[in-house]
Parts: sequence; structure tokens; C-alpha cells
Amino acid sequence: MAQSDAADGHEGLVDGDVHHYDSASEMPANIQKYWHQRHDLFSRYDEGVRLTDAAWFGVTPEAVAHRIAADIALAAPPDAKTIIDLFAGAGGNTIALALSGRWEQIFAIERDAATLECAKHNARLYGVENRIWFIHGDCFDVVRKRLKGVVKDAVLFGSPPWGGPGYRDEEVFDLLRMEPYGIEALAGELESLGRGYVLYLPRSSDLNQIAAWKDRLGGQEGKKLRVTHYCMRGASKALCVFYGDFQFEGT
Ligand code: MGP
Repeated sequence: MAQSDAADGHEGLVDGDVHHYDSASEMPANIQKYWHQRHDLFSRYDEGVRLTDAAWFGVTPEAVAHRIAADIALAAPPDAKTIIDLFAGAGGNTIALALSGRWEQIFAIERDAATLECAKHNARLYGVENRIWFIHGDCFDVVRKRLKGVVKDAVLFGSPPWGGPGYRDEEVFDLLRMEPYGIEALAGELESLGRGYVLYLPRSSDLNQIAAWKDRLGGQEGKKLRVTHYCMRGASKALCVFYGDFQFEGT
């Protein structure tokens, strides 16, 4: 599919910062390593999936996004009807949450306008655009102001920026150093907002920091906190921590 505009020197350019690349050689060098993962990230990539260059780093692979969406659907309080994707990015998680069919209302918040355009476009490709309310803005502002009326009964999903792929340099990742929101800042912003929170964090995250956060965001009273590694081809891609009002089989 030719969606490139080589004439102005930006191959793969759709509009502004939005791209659909047709080959690795069109991509900036720092993201070329993701070219071979494109069908893991979006199985329908070849149909015209769009991404900003920055979004490639943080997309949840489609199979992982589906598994997370299924796990949230099962464990969420049965009367919770709304889910809010706080950092929607190019839409990987939001699309999977919509395809799960579990939610009456899905909000997808993204503060970068070009990335939000990608999410909308990709949701359209996957046939779920009309099931998602896309909101441009800072997620904490949006949940406190525009979504004030719904957030208290909602489940919040967050796949925040981790500060780039450099997180891999540390054996145990210090969640205080996530950028731009460290775990303390996230906790402060989210505290007491929703029914439950699911956070997608580096596979090497410091579990002591995750546990320490439990008191502020709510763990299941007297129970262990649920942390799930999501793997592909036998290796963890990332982990999710479930805070708040979730029920898991056997717990
Ligand atoms: P990765 O560490 O860049 O590894 O991302 P990669 O290249 O997929 O290869 P691997 O074989 O070492 O796993 C691993 C996963 O982490 C990606 O699939 C993304 O889902 C996720 N991820 C990576 N980064 C840098 C971010 C980020 O900043 N934010 C979020 N939310 N997810 C990220």
C-alpha cells in the first residue's frame, strides 16, 4: 500500500508525524529493529496501521493486549461497565479492550494529537472505532475534569511511558525513575480515583516498589497483590499489576 510521500524526504509519511512504513529502510534507524515485530504488534499492519515514530517503542503486542484484556474482563467487578485507557498510544490496548466486548463504555486518552490520530485510525481498521471515546489531553486532567462523573466506577488501565528502551539497562528497574511519571507521581495522581487499576510495567520492575504502592491504590484486603507476566515465545514482554477491586479465581 503506497502511503508514502517520498517527495518531501519523509518516506512513509501519512500526515504530520503519522506514518505507515512499507519497508524497514523507510524507518528512522532508531526504530528499524521493530520492523520485524510489526505483525506481532498489529496483525493487520499491512492493511495500513499507522504509528508515530515514538509509538513503536511502547506498543503492546497484539496477542499480549488480547490476553490482558481477557484477564481484566474476567477479574473486574461484574458491575463495572466503564474502562479508561489512560495512555492510549497508537491504540493497541484500547482496540483489544474494545474487542473483548466486556465494556459498555471505553475511553482512550492520549496527550499527543498525532498519536491519538493513529489510535483512531487503527481502531477503524479493527472495526471498533465507534465503541471508543477518544479524548485528547493529559490523562490526569481528563479523569479529574471531563470524566469526573464516571471515573469513580471505572476500571483504569495504564500503559505509561517508561522513559524509552533504556529501561533494559537495569537489572531491576527503579519505578521512581519512569519518565515523565515515576511511580510516586502516578500513585499521587490516581489515588482514590477508580474501582481498580491495571498498570503495564517493565518486566524487570522493582516488586518492592509495586508492593509499597498497594496501600495507596488498594490491594485486595489481606490478600497478595496480583502481578502477571505476559510472555511471547516463552519470554516476558512486560508485567501487569492489578490494584484494587479485582477478583481472581482461587484467591
Ligand atoms: P522492549 O524491551 O523494547 O523489547 O519492549 P523488544 O524489543 O520488544 O524485545 P524483547 O525481545 O527484549 O522483548 C518489550 C515490551 O515492552 C514491548 O513489547 C512493549 O509492549 C513494552 N514497552 C517497551 N517500552 C520502552 C515501553 C514504554 O515506554 N511504555 C510502555 N507502556 N511499554 C513499553
